[in-house]
Amino acid sequence: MTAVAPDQLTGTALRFPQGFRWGAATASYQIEGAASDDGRTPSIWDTFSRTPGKVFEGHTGDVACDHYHRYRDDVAIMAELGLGTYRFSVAWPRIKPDGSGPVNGRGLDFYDRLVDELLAKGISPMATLYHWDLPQVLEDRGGWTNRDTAYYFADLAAAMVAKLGDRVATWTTLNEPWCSAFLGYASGIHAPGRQDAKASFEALHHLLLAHGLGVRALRAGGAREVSLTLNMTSVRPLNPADPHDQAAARHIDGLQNRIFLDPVLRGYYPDDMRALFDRFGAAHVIKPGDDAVIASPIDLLGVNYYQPALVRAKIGATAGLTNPGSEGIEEVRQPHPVTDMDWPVDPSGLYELLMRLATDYPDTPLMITENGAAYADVVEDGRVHDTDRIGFLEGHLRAVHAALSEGADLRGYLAWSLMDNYEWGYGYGKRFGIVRVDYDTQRRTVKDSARWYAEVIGRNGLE
Ligand code: IFM
Repeated sequence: MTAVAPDQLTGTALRFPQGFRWGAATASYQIEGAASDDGRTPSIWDTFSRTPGKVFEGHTGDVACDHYHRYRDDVAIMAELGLGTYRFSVAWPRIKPDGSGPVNGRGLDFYDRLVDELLAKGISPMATLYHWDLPQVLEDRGGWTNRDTAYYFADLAAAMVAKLGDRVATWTTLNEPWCSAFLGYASGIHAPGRQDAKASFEALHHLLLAHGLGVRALRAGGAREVSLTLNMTSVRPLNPADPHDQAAARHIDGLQNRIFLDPVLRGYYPDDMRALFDRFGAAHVIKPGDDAVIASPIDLLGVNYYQPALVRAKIGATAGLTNPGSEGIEEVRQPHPVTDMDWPVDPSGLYELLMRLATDYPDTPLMITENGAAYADVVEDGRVHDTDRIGFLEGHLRAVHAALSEGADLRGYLAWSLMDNYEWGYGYGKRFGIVRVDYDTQRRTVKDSARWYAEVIGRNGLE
């Protein structure tokens, strides 16, 4: 058993490096609402959420947290908490209602106002260009399986940096392309809801191409800091001494982590993952020169971490839809407490992931762009005493600190999420916020976790 580093022990006071960036994150479809205001057209999530049986109780993002109209109040809460960075995403169908072509000035103006409001409160805006709300008109033309989508994305990037590049310091091309490709096109539990392994690899490649083209468009527009955010995890073999379990873990690690990390940071798909493109008939989408575009240098890698994975080899196990080509591999339940998502809570997975990134992909500064937990909060006397969430955050911040102490180049930490919001297929049924949203009244309540987080930010450390 590995010894626990002092950093990871509750009660040990810790300080983060000077200049460490603290903040919180959200995403457009999850909070904005205003689904048809000012020229916005439907995204794939508007369509998906209206498809019977796809989302918990048929919830949609039509109103969500009504942030589109309440952004000033929300920024005031961020300021009250002392956030230095706010990571938000841009709704493509607001900016380009036809997916491609002319920019919709009224849509762009929303982000212009938001950025000015943030800056006025001393909060640094971090803009993600794609957090899953593809214009439906583009899905109608094949979505991410269509190579043109990558070029349209680059046009979006150019339009955004032209308008906001003077004020937005940090840009992120994509959020979690793993979800877009495998949940969107393989298992179909996310929009657009397709179940087609071949399409998922085609989509994956075009997403990475979009990332590379987006990086170039952002740089051409003068962007100062350019990044990509991946949802990664530590994939562990049930029996670390068993070569079959090791191979199983390696395969899932390939699908979850290396299929993105290697092309972006090393310039090529790893052989075992390239073989899956061949196996599923998707290799035709990889064109000469794409590798160089995809590997366009980035300044920062965003790490979204929630839970580790534990797998084993099992003869006869069928491949889960989400992990195409993973026959003979079974995911194993882990002996940890779980969140309301039924996700195991294990901060050591984050430490392990950060150390692995620092070793295998050195010279890439890292930032935790999402980390947090859903719990079934209750309101008591107007307060939310979410001690579980505080425990989750503290454990993970200790893991972050341990990685920092051992040399990981980690620049900041953003909690997911600033406020309760639309949790995709779970609708409003899961609450990840450090600020509560009452969806009937749109009233915000600062949870105990947010107060605790504000103290952490204030002292730049843990007690
Ligand atoms: O809510 C999501 C977010 O949109 C992307 N990362 C994971 C979060 C929790 O599921």
